[in-house]
Amino acid sequence: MNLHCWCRLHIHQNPFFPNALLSNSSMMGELAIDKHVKYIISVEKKKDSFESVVMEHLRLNGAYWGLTTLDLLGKLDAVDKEEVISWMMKCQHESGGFAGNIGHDPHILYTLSAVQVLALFDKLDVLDVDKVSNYVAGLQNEDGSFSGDMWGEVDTRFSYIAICCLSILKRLDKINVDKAVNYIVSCKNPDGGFGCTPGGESHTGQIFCCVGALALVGALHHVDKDLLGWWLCERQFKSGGLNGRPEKLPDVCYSWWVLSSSIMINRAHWINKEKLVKYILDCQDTENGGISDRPDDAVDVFHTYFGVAGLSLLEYPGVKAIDPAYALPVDVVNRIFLAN
Ligand code: BD7
Ligand code: ZN
Repeated sequence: MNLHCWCRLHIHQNPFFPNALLSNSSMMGELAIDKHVKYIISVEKKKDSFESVVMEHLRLNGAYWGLTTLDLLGKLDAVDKEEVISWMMKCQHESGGFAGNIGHDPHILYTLSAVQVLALFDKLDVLDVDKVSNYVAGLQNEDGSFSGDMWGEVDTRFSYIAICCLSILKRLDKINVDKAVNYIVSCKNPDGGFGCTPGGESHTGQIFCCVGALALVGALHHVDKDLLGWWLCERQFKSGGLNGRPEKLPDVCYSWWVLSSSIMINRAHWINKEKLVKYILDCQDTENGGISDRPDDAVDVFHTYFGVAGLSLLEYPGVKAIDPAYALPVDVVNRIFLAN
């Protein structure tokens, strides 16, 4: 038996962060919290930068990524909450659904972001909850699947979004949950993973959506946890980074999709957490803030959020805990469900 390892695990309370590693920043590098906060705030202000133009139609998703990052880092107060909410409510359509930006078409993708942002701000009361939940519930199809909008594209992404939205709004009774679960289970593959429609290739993003949806409705018994846990931990590279599918390059955002799914099925101990922390920290721009997909690539708000959210799941010091199924800070989820 390796006595050294045994001692370490028993002396330190948190085996992911033995004090010896924490005190030696040259071994690990540190999360540049203040730089990342400045970066997120600056992206919000530079409305005509390259990134903002590319993000134009995803503006509401961008708001969710940026604001959740700030909250996880304890800096949500740095933004004008009323200003964000007033802009966001202008993205709402008569149907009850939200668009990615003012004047665009509503889609279930942006509707979840709007609900999540209002939850972060503890402002769900500005919503006409029945209107929003009727929009979401109206997208369920006869076979239990969900379409993303009125044009009808079907994907397990939309099953997760619908279930997450309605759970936060406490309106799951508006859909047929059994049929929704059966549809997700029909997208399960022999490798233990899930695809976007029946027979679709397993992909970590889709696995997060299916496992997350099943977790939110208490139906995780449909997942083959050992088989899927093995497929997920095989996504890790020597560098510590994770990819989304076999043969693809590692990417910081997969720290979230893989790790959150592994946690929900209780198989996160098969992933090397210290190495993953190091990979995420190696993808920081320590000068100007922000996190990229791979070391030395250009940073963006999306990867900054998923990097910080990954570190949150890894219990990195100074980062608030995030809920792996709701993708919201644990204290926000508790506020929704433990209040009165
Ligand atoms: C994913 C795919 C979609 O077509 C639509 C939505 C999603 C989920 C959504 C999200 O994370 N919400 O919190 N993802 C995105 O909005 C990203 C945005 C993006 C575009 C281009 C570059 C970076 C980010 N989208 C639309 C993606 O396709 C990203 C692209 C990417 C990120 N890193 C490498 N490529 N991929 C992505 O989110 O993959 C995870 C995923 C795939 C399928 C289902 C659910 C999650
Ligand atoms: Zn990525």
